Amino acid sequence: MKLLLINPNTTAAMTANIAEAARAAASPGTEVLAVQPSFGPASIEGFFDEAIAAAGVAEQMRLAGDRIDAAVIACFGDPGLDAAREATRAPVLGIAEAAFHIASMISTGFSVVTTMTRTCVIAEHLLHKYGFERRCRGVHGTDIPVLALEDGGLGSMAQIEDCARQALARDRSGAIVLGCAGMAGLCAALQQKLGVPVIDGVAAAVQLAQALHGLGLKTSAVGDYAPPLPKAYTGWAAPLGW
Ligand code: 2AL
Repeated sequence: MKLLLINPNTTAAMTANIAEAARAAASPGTEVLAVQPSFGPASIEGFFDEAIAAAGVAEQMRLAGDRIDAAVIACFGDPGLDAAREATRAPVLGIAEAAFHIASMISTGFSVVTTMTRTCVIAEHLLHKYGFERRCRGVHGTDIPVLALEDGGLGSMAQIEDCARQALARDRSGAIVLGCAGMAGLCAALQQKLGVPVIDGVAAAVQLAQALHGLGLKTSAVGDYAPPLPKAYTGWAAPLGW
């Protein structure tokens, strides 16, 4: 199957790291096509970054159309997820959404460990939107900037581990969800150190995308995710119109 992996930020090194994590998680026969928007923020650490990044995700979905079997949006704010689901019939998963689902299947309660404290509210909004507010027991910021994770997160390992240990104790959680695509490379080592399941949303979304494809399921074209209505788009968005 052809899996489109969208890094919603414009840092090419991060796109490459996320692609490596996705390929490591993918089953044989899954081709991972990794892309990033042609415009937008180098990292997504707040609402403004996220608004522009969502348009970048829409751009990449528009370019891909129905030539893919599934897509994954690899930023923990799941920017542009609903828009992407209107733009293609292929199933589209956000990494936060995928991680919340997986974590809730293997624990009664989980904690999220993320980057900047200011991004915690974005994860909290998603937990409410997806209905996971009763399963998540806390969202914790480390104040590590997203691009500081570009070495695979190795330089930040001790800080993330410390935050996760405190979260597990304070929240009485049974699992940790990593709150940034840039943390994917830390997942296995952290799980070993912490002794609880650690969920990387990139791997979770790749596996769930494969499952949906294997089940022959597509996004419903009826109702809320119907294709966009034809109309003119203007300015820089003109090529994105339907
Ligand atoms: C992210 C992420 O996954 N990519 C990015 O640019 N920002 N998430 C976050 N919590 O900071």
